[in-house]
Formats: sequence, structure tokens, C-alpha cells
Amino acid sequence: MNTHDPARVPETYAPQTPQSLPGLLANVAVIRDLLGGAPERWVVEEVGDGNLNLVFKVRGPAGGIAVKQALPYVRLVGESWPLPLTRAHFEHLALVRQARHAPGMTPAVLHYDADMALIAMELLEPHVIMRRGMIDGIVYPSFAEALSTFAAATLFHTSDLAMAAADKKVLVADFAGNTAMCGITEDVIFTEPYMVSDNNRWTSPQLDDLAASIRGDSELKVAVSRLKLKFMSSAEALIHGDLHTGSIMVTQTDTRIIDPEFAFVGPMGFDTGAVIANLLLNYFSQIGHERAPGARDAYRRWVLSGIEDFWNGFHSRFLARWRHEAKGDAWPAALFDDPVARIHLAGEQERYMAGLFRDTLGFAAAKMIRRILGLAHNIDLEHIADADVRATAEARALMMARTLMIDPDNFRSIEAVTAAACRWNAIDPFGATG
Ligand code: ADP
Ligand code: SR1
Ligand code: MG
Repeated sequence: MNTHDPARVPETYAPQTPQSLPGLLANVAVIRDLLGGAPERWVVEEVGDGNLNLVFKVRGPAGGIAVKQALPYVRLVGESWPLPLTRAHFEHLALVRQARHAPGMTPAVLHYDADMALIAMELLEPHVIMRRGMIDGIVYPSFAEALSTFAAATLFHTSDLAMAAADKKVLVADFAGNTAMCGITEDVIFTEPYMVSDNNRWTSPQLDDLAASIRGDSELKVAVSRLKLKFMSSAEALIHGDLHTGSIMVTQTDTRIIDPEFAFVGPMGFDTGAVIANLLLNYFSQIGHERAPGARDAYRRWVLSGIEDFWNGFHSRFLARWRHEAKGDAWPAALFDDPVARIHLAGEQERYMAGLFRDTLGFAAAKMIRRILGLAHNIDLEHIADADVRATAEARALMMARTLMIDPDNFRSIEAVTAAACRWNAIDPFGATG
């Protein structure tokens, strides 16, 4: 597929239906063998619940697969918003690359059809989307360890700390064409929530004043524009690009990361920030999901401990890789092979991680604000039927996000962030703002 012509829809492309898909897949030996039986007997259902694509589950007598197909437009909005099919190319490339660095943590790619913009992959069962489980108050004991392992492995091994300079530049080039997906992020996360835009929506009238105050907040607009520039220009590592809890499928013992169609070589904090933002949004949303006040307190504590475990796990795993697997052309090992130099290197590594923590908090804040004021919302909050309760949760999240974005240096540790979340969760946001 020509990845440099984003408007191109191959003549051979056709959006699939449960009726047409078996005929297409019947030609692929690996899929025929895996599903078994006659293709006309395969059972197909469309299960896509994301904002952009079609996703089918296909089952035969011997097994099942998942099939994801890009549509030439944004599913959430409709055909009025065209979107290049090339995103399937970048998604399959990212899945293959992530599997190399974090084996067993993504669905295995079985087949890629560029003309159909279609990826056939391992069917994750009995996994559920983590966001949905968290709305139901389900604890996932292994997710923080798994997710911090995934983030540390994929980010470290695609950075200049691990890669030869020339290979890293090829990686940048491989994903440089994913411009339309980056453009969505640049618009709907870093720009539109801070201005009047037809794409924006929020719980109205409850949040009208808060939304207006954010649109008029120059300090915040400077802070978010600083983050936007970092997103656009910091080619640190191959990032997933949309690492929210809707891109994580879990069981009690297994964690898988799906849906890297926004992948490109960008700032690492965008991925770690996405994880923390979505856990914080779920934390604030619990007021709308508990059967009686306080009934989800233990779950709230678990969510906050998950945030701490994720960041602390990421921090130690990333540093461990840097100490023991740094083969990249940045920070050449030959310059740091005596004890004094190693002490200086260790100090610099801590400063690097502190900078990454600052970025993480800023990007987390941007992601919290966009999910409340921008185009695409989270069901953690959207599923709260009582608009006053929903607005209370949203206002608390917005207020916390503002402090994270404006003053990340106020938060010296992840525990300072979770303690602040506790405090924001106890305020009456409308009483406080009048
Ligand atoms: P989108 O890019 O439109 O957001 P996703 O990749 O997030 O699409 O997939 C949408 C939904 O399809 C997921 O929420 C999940 O329920 C289901 N899904 C996606 N991939 C798989 C898979 N490999 N196995 C099982 N279900 C999957
Ligand atoms: C127009 S797409 C809106 C959002 O859906 C995806 O999941 C990304 O988060 C994107 O920003
Ligand atoms: Mg998705």
C-alpha cells in the first residue's frame, strides 16, 4: 500500500460484512487451518466498539480469530470525516514490532491484507476491555506489572538508548507517514478543548462555566501548547499513541495491548500519561458506579495503588534496561566505563526519569481534559446516567488535570499524584467555584 497517499482507497477495497468476510478469509491458508471446517459455516459477528474501525470475531469448529478492518472514514462521526486506510499498515507494523520487544503482550498478527486495510489476529478470549471491567469494579491483580513491563520494553527498545542511530532513523521513517492519525491527536487532544469547536461537547449546563474558564485560561493554553510541540517534535521512541484502558484487554492473569493505529515515533510520556489519565478518570467516575456512597472505596484505593504500581514499575523496569541493555548510540557505554563516570551517569538517569515523569503528568492532564470537553468521551464517565453526578466527577477530574498540567513540579512522586486525586475527589466542585 502506498502509505504516502493518504487519500487513496484501492479499487479492490471493500468494507467487509459478516456475510462477505468468510469468502475473503477462505483464501488464506493459515486462517483456514486455524478455523477449520467449511468457510460457509464460519460464524461471524461484528463487535467493534471503538471510534474508528470494524472488528469481527470469526469462529470455526477448530478455533477463532479477530479481524480488524479500517474504514475510509471516522466511524464515530461518519463519512463526512475521511480517514486514510493506511492506518491499518501502521497498526500491523506496530503490533509486529511491539511483539518483538514485549512477547505475548499483544494479539499475534496472523495475516495482513493491505488492499483491504485488514488485519487478522489472535482472538483474545476470555479477555474483556479493561475499561469495562473497571466500570464494574473488577480488580485486575496483574495489570500494573504487565503494563509497566510493556511500556518499559517497547519504549526503551525503540529509543536511541537501545538502538543504533541509523536503525532509529529508519524506524522514524517507517512511521512518519502516519500523519493523519497524529493530526487527530494534535487537533482533538491539544487544541480543540481549549477553543470553541464544533467537535467539542460536555455535560451541559453543569460544566458550561468550567469549559469557558478553560477556554479563557492563557496559562493552561501555554502549557498545553508546550505539550503539543513536544508531541509533534520529540522523536523519542515508537509510542502506541492511544494507550487508554479501552486499548487494554485483560483477564485475572493476562494483559494484552491492542489497537496501536496511532503509533509513531514520539514522546514516551504520551503513552505513560495515557495510562495514568485513564486510571484517574476511572477513579473519579466511581461516584457514578457505586450502589451506595462509599461502596467502591476499596476499589478506589485499588485504582490509586494501580497508578502507583504502574509508574513505579515502569520507572524501575525502564532504568534496569538502561543499566543493563543500553546498546544505543546515545549515551555510549564507552564513555561511562569507570566508577566515577558511572555515578554521574546514574545521576543523569534519575534526572531523565524525572523529566519523563513531568511529561507523563502533562500528557495525562491533556488526556483527562480532552475526554471531558472534546470529541471522544470515556464510557467510565458517559455511562453515569445522572448528569449532576457525572458533572461532579468530571469537574473534579478537570480541576486536578489543570494543576497537573500547570504545575507538574508540584508533584515530586506518583504518591503525591494519588494523594492529590484523593483530595480532589472529596471536594464539592460547584460549591468551590460558585
Ligand atoms: P478501534 O480502533 O475502532 O478503537 P479496537 O482495536 O479498539 O478498535 O477494537 C474494538 C473492539 O474490538 C475492542 O474494544 C474489543 O472489544 C474488540 N477487539 C479488538 N481486537 C480484539 C482481539 N484481538 N480479540 C478480541 N476482541 C478484540
Ligand atoms: C476521531 S478519533 C477520536 C479518538 O478515538 C481514538 O481512540 C483516539 O483516542 C482518538 O483521539
Ligand atoms: Mg480502540
